[in-house]
Amino acid sequence: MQKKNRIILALDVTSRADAMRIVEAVKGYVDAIKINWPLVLATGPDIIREMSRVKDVICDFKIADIPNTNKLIVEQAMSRGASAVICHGFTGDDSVKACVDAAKGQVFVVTEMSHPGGKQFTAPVADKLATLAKSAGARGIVAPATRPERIAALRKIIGGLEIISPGVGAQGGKASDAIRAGADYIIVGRAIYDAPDPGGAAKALADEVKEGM
Ligand code: O7M
Repeated sequence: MQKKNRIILALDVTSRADAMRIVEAVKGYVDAIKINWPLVLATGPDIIREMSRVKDVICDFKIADIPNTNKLIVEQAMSRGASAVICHGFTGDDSVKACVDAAKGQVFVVTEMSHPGGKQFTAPVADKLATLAKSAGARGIVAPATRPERIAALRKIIGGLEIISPGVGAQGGKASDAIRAGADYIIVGRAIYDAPDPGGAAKALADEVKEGM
C-alpha cells in the first residue's frame, strides 16, 4: 500500500453503483479501500477483486474465531485479491497467529475501539492486544482517532508496526490529531461517502493530513 495521502477509505455503502461512484471520485486521494461486511453482504465477495483492481483492499472482517476458522476466512479474502485483513486479538495468540500465517503477515489487529463502548471492554486490555499484535508478527494495529493520546501510548508498545486509525469525522476525531499522535493512516467512511462532494471531502482530508505531519 503506497503511503501517499495516508487515507484509507472505509467503503461502507451497500450497493455496487454507490461503491463505484465513490471510488471513482476519491481514488486520487486515498491509498487503500477498506471493505467491511455491509458491502460484501450487499454485493457479494467478488467486490473484493473488483476493488483490488483500483486500489489495495483491506478486508475488515474483524476475524474473531478459533485458529482453523480464522485461517479459512483469511484464505478466502486473500484469494480474492485482498492485500491485508483485520482481526480481533481477544481470541488469543493462536488465533491471531493463524491469521498472520494465512495472510503472510498482512494483518492488522484491533486494539481499543473508537466508539464510546470501546472504553468498556477493549480499552482496559488494549496494551495487551498491541503487545500480542507485535509478538504474533502482525503488520500493525487499529487504534482510535477519537482518543489520539491512546494512539501515542500504543505507538510506544508496538514500535515500528503500522497504526491505522478510524474515528475521524462522523465519530468526532480529527485527521491531523491522529497523524500527529503517530497514526500512519486514518480510516474514513461517512465523512467521505456521505459528503455531497466525496472527492472534495477526500481532498480536504488529504490536505489536513499534511498539516499533521
Ligand atoms: O468514518 P466512519 O465512522 O463512517 O467509519 C469508520 C470505519 O472504521 C467503519 O468501517 C468501522 O467499522 C471502522 N472501525 C471503527 O470505526 N472503529 C474501530 O474501533 C475499528 C474500526 C475498524 O476499522 O476496525 C478494523
